[in-house]
Amino acid sequence: MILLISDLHLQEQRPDITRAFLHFLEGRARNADALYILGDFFEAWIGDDAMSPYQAHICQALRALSDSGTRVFLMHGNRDFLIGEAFCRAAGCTLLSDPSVIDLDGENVLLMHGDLLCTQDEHYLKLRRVLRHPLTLWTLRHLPVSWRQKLARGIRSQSRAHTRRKASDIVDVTPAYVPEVLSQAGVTTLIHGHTHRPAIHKLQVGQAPARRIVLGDWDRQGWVLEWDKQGARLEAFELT
Ligand code: LP5
Repeated sequence: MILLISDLHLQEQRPDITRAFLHFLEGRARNADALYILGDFFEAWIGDDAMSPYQAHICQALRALSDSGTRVFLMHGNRDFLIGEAFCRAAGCTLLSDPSVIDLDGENVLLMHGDLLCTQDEHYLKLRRVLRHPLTLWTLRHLPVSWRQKLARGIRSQSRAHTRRKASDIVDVTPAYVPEVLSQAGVTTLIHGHTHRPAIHKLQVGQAPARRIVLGDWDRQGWVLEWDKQGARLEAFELT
């Protein structure tokens, strides 16, 4: 059995989400062959060298899961794209590129964080191109931690102000783009997060039936996609 989650936005200020995640790692995730985390695992990540004691604790908890035999895969989100190899080594997880096609129990499936599917959000995509440029990444990683903290706060506050003004369809996936992406990848299932709009959408790619599974964020409740030979089940649960 394989579990997929996304958009936990882990942060010290949300002990309820943290508790639920640690409980998930010690319980349900132990019975899984693999756990996939599709981005925005942390609320913000400014570099592996700036890990807080809280983040180090989460890292150790992931390590305990991978040491127990569950393989852990992590994809960057727009909040934690600075997670690097040092974190992954310490946590015992494998960094997946976005997009990735993986074999889930015999079916090839496309995994994405989801931000690249929001093609109408042009301002964000411009910002993304700048932030993800190798030169920017190198520069950001070499800035003093206090500068990075300040920069992250600045981008966050600008983003909050911009997002409030954006129409709901702009910050969602562009539906017409999805068949194209599936067709290019040669698969009929796409799984992503980012939009915080959990659902299973049915669509067509040419003549073939296809589906887009959107993972939910962990805020008022938690969300997990359980995948096995019987199929895919998207479930919500209480953050107790
Ligand atoms: O995150 P979310 O879901 O609220 O909004 C996203 C898009 N915004 C972002 C930005 C993040 O929220 C900021 C994360 C900061 C921490 C991470 C790393 C820090 C690296 C730098 C430090 C080392 O991703 C938002 C989308 C939305 O998803 C829906 O898809 O719309 O995008 C925006 O709102 C972007 C605006 O449209 C354009 C903003 C221009 C910002 C200019 C930066 C100025 C910097 C000032 C610095 C002092």
